[in-house]
Amino acid sequence: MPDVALPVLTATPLGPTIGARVGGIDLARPLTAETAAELAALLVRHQVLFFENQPLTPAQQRAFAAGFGPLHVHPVYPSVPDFPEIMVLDTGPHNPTDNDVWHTDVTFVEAPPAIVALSAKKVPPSGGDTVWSSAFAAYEALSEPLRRLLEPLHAVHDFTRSFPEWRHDKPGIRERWLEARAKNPARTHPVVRTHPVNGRKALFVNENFTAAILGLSPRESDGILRILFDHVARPEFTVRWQWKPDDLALWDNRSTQHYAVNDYLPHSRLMHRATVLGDRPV
Ligand SMILES: O=C(O)CCC(=O)C(=O)O
Ligand SMILES: [Fe+2]
Repeated sequence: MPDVALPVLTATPLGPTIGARVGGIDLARPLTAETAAELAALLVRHQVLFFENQPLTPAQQRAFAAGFGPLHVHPVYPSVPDFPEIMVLDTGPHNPTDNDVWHTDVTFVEAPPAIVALSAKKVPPSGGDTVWSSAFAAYEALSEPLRRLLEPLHAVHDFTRSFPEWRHDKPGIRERWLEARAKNPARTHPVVRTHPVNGRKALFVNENFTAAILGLSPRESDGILRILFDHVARPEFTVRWQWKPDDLALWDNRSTQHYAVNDYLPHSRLMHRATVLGDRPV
């Protein structure tokens, strides 16, 4: 018997649908395979996990995220010098957030990220919350006839919807954007995806990247997508987190969408993100 109590991972749900606060872990320490598996299971159950008082260096955040799988390097957003896997979201009066739209991260690739770890470095005096929505709950709340209609459908996800040319026209930024556009042609994903771990179905269209549902007329596609984008944003499916410095949010990018609330100007906010690669949605 060990003579000191082992730390116990605790998860406190923040609501009936999505989100839990997790304690009993120091994310700066190397993640064992057992703990990674335990956290991955909690993540699939709660969809977003919040960890408090976790000051992480870029190297520690990268090591923590890499415990869940290989990491993604974003083609457009800046990163920490020497840490291409740690994306920087430095927003304020001169660079307001462009994440104030409901979205799932990086759905413009064939195999969008599975898990994302976002760490708060600098937060405004108030505001700058992030909201997550459960794409399981959203799907399950649709009527049976609409679920049946959507289930066999596929939709086009387009990088340029969220990264338009006009926003990336400055020298130095434009070259990177042109390369990213060339490397990221539009992709097709199912409108409803089955989660690879728990088999639950999730609505998988998002306002940032989903351009059209295949096989429908443009009017039908626009109308149905509008209904679905609004549906995902219903408060019943969401959890909202008020950030403190050194909070870390870990979300399941296969079964959630999120929205960065853009209400803190002229203050600024600094976040670091690590992104774990995922499977091709089915
Ligand atoms: O800044 C935030 O709260 C979220 C930004 C975002 O969309 C992301 O990190 O993927
Ligand atoms: Fe995002």
